[in-house]
Amino acid sequence: MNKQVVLYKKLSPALMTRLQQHCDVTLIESLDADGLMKLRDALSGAHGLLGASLKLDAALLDLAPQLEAIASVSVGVDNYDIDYLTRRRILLSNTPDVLTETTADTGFALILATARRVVELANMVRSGQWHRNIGPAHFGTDVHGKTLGIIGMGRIGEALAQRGHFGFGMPVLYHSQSRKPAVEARFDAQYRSLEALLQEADFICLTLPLTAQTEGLIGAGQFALMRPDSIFINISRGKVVDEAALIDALRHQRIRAAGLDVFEREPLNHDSPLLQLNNVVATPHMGSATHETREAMARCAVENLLAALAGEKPANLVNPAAWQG
Ligand code: 8YV
Repeated sequence: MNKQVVLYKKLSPALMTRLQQHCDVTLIESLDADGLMKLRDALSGAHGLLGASLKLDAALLDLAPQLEAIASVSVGVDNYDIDYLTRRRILLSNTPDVLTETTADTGFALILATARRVVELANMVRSGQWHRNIGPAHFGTDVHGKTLGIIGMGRIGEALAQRGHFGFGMPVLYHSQSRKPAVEARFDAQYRSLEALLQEADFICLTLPLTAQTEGLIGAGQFALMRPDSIFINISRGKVVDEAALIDALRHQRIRAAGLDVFEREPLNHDSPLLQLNNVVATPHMGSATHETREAMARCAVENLLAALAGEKPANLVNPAAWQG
């Protein structure tokens, strides 16, 4: 009998065909109340799950007694209880690498858009408010040559450093759990303590995962260390930041501006104070959201899942302790 797979993220026709060649597939079209009910009903017979952007906790997965593997279409795995999955020998895979460059591009899009006030000034033109040559009241700040501070030097952090060093002549500072000699050699990057980086960098970019250790890492004390002309960029996870402290820092001009692709709660409420501030560029968690990259991520997830369900070790196994190969 074919393995039973429940999809909670739609696949392209080509990838759906690939999956259906080997499995019986149930697609949950949306994650609204009705969709979640259908998901819960489908779990009882599921051997595999594939999707993203849904917290799969123990209470939900206890409904899936036959579950063997989860393939996440994401690099972040904060939606999963990894200890629980490992205890149950459920293989969790993710999709690193394929999204690195696109997400780093998003980081630089936010750096440039925030520093040069692109959204604010483009909206001024669109609303018919451009009546004369712009003056100092509309000037932004330079990016080239400024100091780029990266918190979390993984794949995406490294790609951001590459763009800053080679593309914009930026001195690169970084803070991470361990020193990265290869990054230091390649980009002349310098390691700093978190506190020193916050005090020195012109652009402070978060590129680290959400874990028990990083949740709330950047709060009032950390914003107080940043310079008033610094710009804060978050392309990691919203909950790494105390959002109320960020709003307070922006309102009291303790930092110049913020470029944010992730938020404590997503979608961001339309009445969020962040959206009342002109010095905030807010984007809808679009880090990896290009046609090419999302298809590559989905393809990676499908291959991870097929390998796991065939009794092979997935290429991107998040919890190797669950592997009994
Ligand atoms: C999206 C991400 O959440 O990969 C991640 O961890 O945050 C983003 O790429 C994901 O791609 C949703 O499918």
